[in-house]
Amino acid sequence: MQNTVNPTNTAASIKACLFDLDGVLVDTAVYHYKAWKRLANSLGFDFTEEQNEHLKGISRAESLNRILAWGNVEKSEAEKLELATLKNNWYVDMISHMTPAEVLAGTVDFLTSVRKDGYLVALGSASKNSGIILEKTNLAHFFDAIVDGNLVSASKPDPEVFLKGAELLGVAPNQCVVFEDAVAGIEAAKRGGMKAIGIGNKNVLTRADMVVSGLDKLTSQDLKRL
Ligand code: B16
Ligand code: MG
Repeated sequence: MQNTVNPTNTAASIKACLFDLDGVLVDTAVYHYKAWKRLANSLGFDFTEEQNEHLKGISRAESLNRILAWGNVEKSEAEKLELATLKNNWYVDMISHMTPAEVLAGTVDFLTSVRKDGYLVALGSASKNSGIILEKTNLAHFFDAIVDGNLVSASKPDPEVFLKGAELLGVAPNQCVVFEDAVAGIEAAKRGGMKAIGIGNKNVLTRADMVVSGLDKLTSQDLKRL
């Protein structure tokens, strides 16, 4: 059964910021795309950048299922595990060379200002590689709690990843705001009874409470308007 929280007090003030990783703080989607494309090519087919958009925020196993379906390729569960591991090895090779220069515009300033203003900060990512990304980009020290694909069993749009973040921070879901670039992630925040700020296109992230093109367009003062 999927988790869903009914907000009891929608006017609660925001105490915590929960950040998705890929597409919000850093752009690792480009590395996911390169590694998945290499895997698809090795199986004799290709997929477009537009199709890749549908993999954002989706777990590794589910991404592989979607890609195999696009190529009309059937594999056993054991073969899928091997393919996912192969892709992950190529991906980890690439992200091992990431540097702080790859952090998205406005990220460091925004994280610094929300911390200065007393908000708690957590990560809520589907990735099982968040540790290495945060370390290479020098972002790890901003977080009071880190919840990623290694700690959750249900992927977005299930709210588990964000509910666990709220629990670790010791705040109620309706005191949290989630920053997300994926439709599935906004949906997860809403099902968790949280506010959601979409990073991207407002015609795509229609369920978000506010949408901006990036963290460089926000200050911690904007959180008071939620
Ligand atoms: P991994 P996010 C997600 O990160 C990516 O958007 C998605 O493309 C990827 O499949 C997923 O992490 C799992 O990543 O293979 O590293 O465990 O947006 O939730 O931070
Ligand atoms: Mg994302």
